[in-house]
Amino acid sequence: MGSDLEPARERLAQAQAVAVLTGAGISAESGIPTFRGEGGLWKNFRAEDLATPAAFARDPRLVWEWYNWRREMISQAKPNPAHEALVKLEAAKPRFTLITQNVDGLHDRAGSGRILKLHGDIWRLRCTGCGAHWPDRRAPLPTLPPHCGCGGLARPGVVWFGEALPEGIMGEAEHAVETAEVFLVIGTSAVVYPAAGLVPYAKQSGATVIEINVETTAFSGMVDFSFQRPAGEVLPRLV
Ligand code: BV8
Ligand code: ZN
Repeated sequence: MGSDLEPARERLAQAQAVAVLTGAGISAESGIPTFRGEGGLWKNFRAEDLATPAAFARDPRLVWEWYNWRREMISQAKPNPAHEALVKLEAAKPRFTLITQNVDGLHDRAGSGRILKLHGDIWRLRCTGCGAHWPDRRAPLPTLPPHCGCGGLARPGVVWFGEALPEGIMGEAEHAVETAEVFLVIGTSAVVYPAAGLVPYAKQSGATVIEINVETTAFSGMVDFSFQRPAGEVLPRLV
C-alpha cells in the first residue's frame, strides 16, 4: 500500500469542502458486526425483520432484546483509527460534513463535531405514547421493554424501515454533498435508501467520490477511487 493512494490523497488534501458518508463497516474494526454479511445475524433474524414498526408492534420485547444485545456490544467497543481519522479531517477542512447511517455513537465518542445521524441514535429512547425522548446509556437496560414516565412504551430512538428520516436531515445531507469537492463513502453496502442515493448524487454534482470498502458495491464502478481494504487501514493514510 502507499503509492496507489497518492492521487486520492492529493485530491483530498486540496479540497476545501468535504462530505463523508459512513456505514456499519467503519465500526467493524471496533468489533461491532455489520448488518449484511458474516456475523450480521442475531438468532437467525435479519435487520430487515427486526428494524420495523411492524416487528415492534408484534413483539416489542423481542425487538428490545436485539437492541439490548447491540447496546451491550457497542458499550464495550471503542472508536478505531478510521473514526479518529475523520476527526482529524474535520479539523483540517473549512467545510466538512459527516453523514452517518450508524446508530452506535462511535463518531461522537471519537470526537467528531456535527454529525448528521440519518438513522437516529441507539443511545436515545422515545415514548410511543407522549413522544418524549431522552438519552439512556445503560447497557443492559434493567427492564425490557423500557417505559416512559407517563407509562407509555418506549422504543429505540432510531429510524426503522418504512419510517421517515428525521425532518430536514436529507436536505442538509444533500446540500453538503452538492457543495462537496470530495465525497468519501466508507464501509457501507449502499443498499438502504435514501442514504445510498447520496453516492450517485455526489457524482452528478461533480464531487470526486472515494469509496473505502472491503468488498465492491453497486457503486464501485462509478466512483473515482475505490479502495478495497479495511477503513482503519486506508483512512488514516488518506487523511
Ligand atoms: C424511507 C437503523 C420513506 C436502526 C436501519 C426497494 C427499493 C428501494 C428502497 C426501498 C425498497 N423497499 C423499501 C425501500 C426503502 C427502505 C430501503 O432502502 N430498503 C432497502 C433495504 C431496499 N428505506 C427505508 O425504509 C427508509 N425510510 O424510505 O422512508 C418515508 C417517507 C415519508 C414518510 C414515511 C416513510 C429508512 C431506512 C432506515 C433503516 N434503518 N437501521 C438500527 O440500526 O437498528 S438500516 C441498517 O442498514 C443499518 O442501520 C444501517 O444504517 C443501514 C445501512 O447498512 P450499512 O451501514 O451499509 O451496513 P451493511 O452491513 O449493509 O454494510 C457494511 C459494509 O461495510 C459492507 O459493504 C462491508 O463490505 C463493509 N465493511 C465491512 N468491514 C469493513 C467494511 N468496509 C471498510 N472497512 C471494514 N473494516
Ligand atoms: Zn411518555
